[in-house]
Amino acid sequence: MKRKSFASFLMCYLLICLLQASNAPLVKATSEQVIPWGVRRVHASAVWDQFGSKGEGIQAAVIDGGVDRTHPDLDDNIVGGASFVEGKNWWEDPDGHGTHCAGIITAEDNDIGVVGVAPKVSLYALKVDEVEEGTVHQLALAIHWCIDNNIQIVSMSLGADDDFRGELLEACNEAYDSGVLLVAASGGKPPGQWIYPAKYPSVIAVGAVDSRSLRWTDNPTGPELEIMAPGVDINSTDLGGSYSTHFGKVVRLLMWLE
Ligand SMILES: [Ca+2]
Ligand SMILES: [Ca+2]
Repeated sequence: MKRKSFASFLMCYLLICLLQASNAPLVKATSEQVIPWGVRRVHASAVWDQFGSKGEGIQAAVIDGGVDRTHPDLDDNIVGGASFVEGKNWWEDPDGHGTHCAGIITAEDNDIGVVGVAPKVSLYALKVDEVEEGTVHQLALAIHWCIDNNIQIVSMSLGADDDFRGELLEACNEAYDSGVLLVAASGGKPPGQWIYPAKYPSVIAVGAVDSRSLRWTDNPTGPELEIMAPGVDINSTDLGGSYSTHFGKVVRLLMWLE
């Protein structure tokens, strides 16, 4: 029960992976750890105290372009991964987007850099894209991998801007029926545009707010939007052991190719 409650909390927070991985300034690790505003806003430390847990024993996955497994503020928590991109046998991160998402979830609670919302989670990196040429077929395969490998929570800061249903919807429904929590960015690229799988009923669609708790204006709206969470100007881990602040926006777009 305790674990389930923590998982629910984590699930509600994962949305802040609505971040853009381009042109943001990189900063070096600080000698003292900084608690990002989003982690404070969701009162993560109070939840750690209440449940006596920082995510120990929870298996989560980031489906994205990959994660930098060597980042010193992540390496203790990255426990595995897989690539679904042809010709890429490893799950290296080409642009920092997945590494940024990973840090928001589980940057280590130590004396450097930042801390994630659940700094003891065991995280898997599932690579479905290299340079925005990922496909919904690859995403569906990654979701099936999560079902088969007992992943409890899946974070997806990505999607496709049209819904042709088929295998992606089927994979999401199967995950839902298997008890895997799927959390996905609702959209915003282009502004106001919904993306899939977030809009499916079997996926928790998350929207972004800024540090004033105001809705990110590019975020789509509607009854499918299930929760809002910090998602603008988020400081997190980046490539090469660095850190960066991304400025609100966007998600990795996939193509509807087989
Ligand atoms: Ca470390
Ligand atoms: Ca840290």
